Amino acid sequence: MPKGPKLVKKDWEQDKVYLIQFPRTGCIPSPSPYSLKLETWLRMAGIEYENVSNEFKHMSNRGQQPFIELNGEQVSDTSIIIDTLATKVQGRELNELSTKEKSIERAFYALIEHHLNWMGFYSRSQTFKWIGTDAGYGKSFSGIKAFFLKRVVVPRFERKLKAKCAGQWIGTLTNEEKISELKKDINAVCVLLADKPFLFGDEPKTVGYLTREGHGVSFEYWNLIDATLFGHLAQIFYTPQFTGEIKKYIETTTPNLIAYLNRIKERFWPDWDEIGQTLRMDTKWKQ
Ligand SMILES: N[C@@H](CCC(=O)N[C@@H](CS)C(=O)NCC(=O)O)C(=O)O
Repeated sequence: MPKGPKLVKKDWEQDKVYLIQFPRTGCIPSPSPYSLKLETWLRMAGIEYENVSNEFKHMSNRGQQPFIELNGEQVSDTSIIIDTLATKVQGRELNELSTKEKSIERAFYALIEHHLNWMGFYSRSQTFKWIGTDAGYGKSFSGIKAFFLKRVVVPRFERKLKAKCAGQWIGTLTNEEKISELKKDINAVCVLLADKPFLFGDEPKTVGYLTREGHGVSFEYWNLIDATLFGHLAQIFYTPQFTGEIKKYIETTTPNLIAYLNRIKERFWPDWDEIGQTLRMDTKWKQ
């Protein structure tokens, strides 16, 4: 049998989801849009999970975080994790999207995760200093470790992200063009949301059915769009960006997106502030 990746959680329990991710930060539960997306989705989908810190060193076999461990196996990449876990919520009341809605959802998924996300990466490539302050990991490190974080880790990370962005379309744009592209993305999600509580209606749709009989096109796709938007938009709104223009634009032009962030925070992240203060990974979010 081929050997799987080394498990972080050695003493695992059957059917328990272990979410391995970066430790908490002060201004947002995770500085990773993907971790925030996945944890939000787990909460929306009502799946019990236990957070495990990756201690800045445990990465998936793709070289990334977050990832999960389930029944002694590692599953990585948030969209694949969600596909895998979605089967766990079968039998619950499911919200079904129409075929057309599913295709729109797919397009917005790509817009958020493969276009808008680059603005976040670009911002952090320019300045990721906040991660060394109390808004980030400042409270977790002192002395030589804090010095190392600020003087070595942060600049190294900025350089890595700069190289990543340079190899993408975003690397060819002027700052003005970048901001203009981001505004177009923000406008698009603002219009899709309109005055609805969630992107496709009154509830965050977390799961869809597999195939609709009688339709020419069948989607084998689990809806994860609200968690995806929240994970990425929260990074742009709650963490420092390379220009204050972005936050100002959201505040003045798309107040429905701010209400949306607040709605998701209130309902699925009642422990948001507690996390920021204590940096604990085991806070309770449900009574
Ligand atoms: N497509 C992946 C993306 C995950 C990802 O890019 N994670 C980043 C953190 S936000 C990472 O682990 N990067 C590793 C590195 O840069 O060393 C997913 O959805 O899980």
